[in-house]
Amino acid sequence: MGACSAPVTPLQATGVVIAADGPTAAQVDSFTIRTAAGQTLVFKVVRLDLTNGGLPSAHLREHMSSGEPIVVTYHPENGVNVADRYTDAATEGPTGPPTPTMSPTAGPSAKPTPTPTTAPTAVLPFHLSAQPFADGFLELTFLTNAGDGSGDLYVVEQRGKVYRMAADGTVDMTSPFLDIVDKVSCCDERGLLGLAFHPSFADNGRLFVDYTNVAGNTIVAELSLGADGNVDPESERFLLGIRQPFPNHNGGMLAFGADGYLYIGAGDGGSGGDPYGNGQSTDTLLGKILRIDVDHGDPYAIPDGNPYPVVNRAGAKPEIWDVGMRNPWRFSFDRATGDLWIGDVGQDRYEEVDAEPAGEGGRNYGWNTMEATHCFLVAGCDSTGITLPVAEYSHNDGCSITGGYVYRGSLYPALVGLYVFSDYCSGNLWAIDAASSIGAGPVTPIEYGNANINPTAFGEDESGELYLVNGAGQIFRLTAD
Ligand SMILES: [Ca+2]
Repeated sequence: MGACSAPVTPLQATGVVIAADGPTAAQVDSFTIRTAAGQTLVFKVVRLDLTNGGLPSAHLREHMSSGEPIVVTYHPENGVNVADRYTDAATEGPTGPPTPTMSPTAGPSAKPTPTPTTAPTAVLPFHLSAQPFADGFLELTFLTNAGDGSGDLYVVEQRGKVYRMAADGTVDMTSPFLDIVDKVSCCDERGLLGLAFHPSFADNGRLFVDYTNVAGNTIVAELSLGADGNVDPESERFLLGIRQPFPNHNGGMLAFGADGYLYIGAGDGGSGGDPYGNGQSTDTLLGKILRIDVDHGDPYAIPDGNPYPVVNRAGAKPEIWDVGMRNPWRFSFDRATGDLWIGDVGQDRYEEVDAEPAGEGGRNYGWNTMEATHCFLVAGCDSTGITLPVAEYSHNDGCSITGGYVYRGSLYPALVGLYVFSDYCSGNLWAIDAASSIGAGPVTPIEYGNANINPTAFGEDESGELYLVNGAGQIFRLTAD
């Protein structure tokens, strides 16, 4: 045995969570468990090594309602039990305190007492976290840039306002860049959900929004800059509308591909399980990725290469690019390759990342035949023609994927080429290698940390650095250390 210099003795306790308090819904700074023996133990959370099997705060709160026991490793400090780590008791196994057994009959021939071994610690090349950058907004659904060389960020409030923020985080809250609050219904999954700047915005001042109107239906519209440098709300030009049968699953993401076309994320219309089968139906825009040409036609044209051009498939919607989406809440394009990365929110069990090389649409991502790689409607379903996700995770690790970006910034070289994403409930920060994942079989993503927030979206600045936003009106920078 090596010299033991640790000043504190780690202890362990197993029990069910009966209280968890913290500054936010996602952040717990103290919690209480009750052990099988009826003992009540209070723990203070100071620092948890989440990459070493620890559970994020949101997961801990889930345990409070599920009643599933957890194992806490802790040490006493100034009369307080400080939690060092906590894990699912079910996955960790019955790991009681490491009590060495003393055998009264131990003689010279007795085997040496096995040394309690700790599980090998995965050595990760970096640790991801979310560092506070700015706050003071109402519920945020997105953050983006205009690609105009200014370095400015555009902060999207769900209620229908957009603020222009300088690269250093300063913002004039008295002068919103865009204000369409009167046209938008909010909140839950409704509101101003998407914003995309025309690739030539610096020259033409055109931008595009996706929002839920006061009747609860999805509107995709074009707006343009006014004389004062902010958006002229009277400039709105209607592009397309999608009638929403239910309030949830409105998609809402907008982004331009490297092909110059506008891509639109449309959810399946909502409720649960896609009751109308919209995901697999080509005669509705619901449950799709759409692609339109906003530089031709009135109000737009159908790009060459869309899979259901009007002349070929009577009844099929020509705007369709990919089918089989449930709620592609956030998608993005890899600025280096043009590849499309989609975070498609799952039903009750699995969340998924879908990816396709630039320009290779016309795919069926499976919903509601499948939920990620699993049959959904019927067991033993026919998966012919379905493109499986490149990554999936179960609801043990979250509840609703927040799709991210392939990192192409310069601050964190180890992150370059990795697709980074999160989950609204758990705040887990995962990354997968983009180049080797696309077109390959589904992987279980590696968790590199936790955002300790409920992220609604990632955002990317002009230099490729990433941000996260949340429903509490806060902006965070993604960092790797
Ligand atoms: Ca799918």
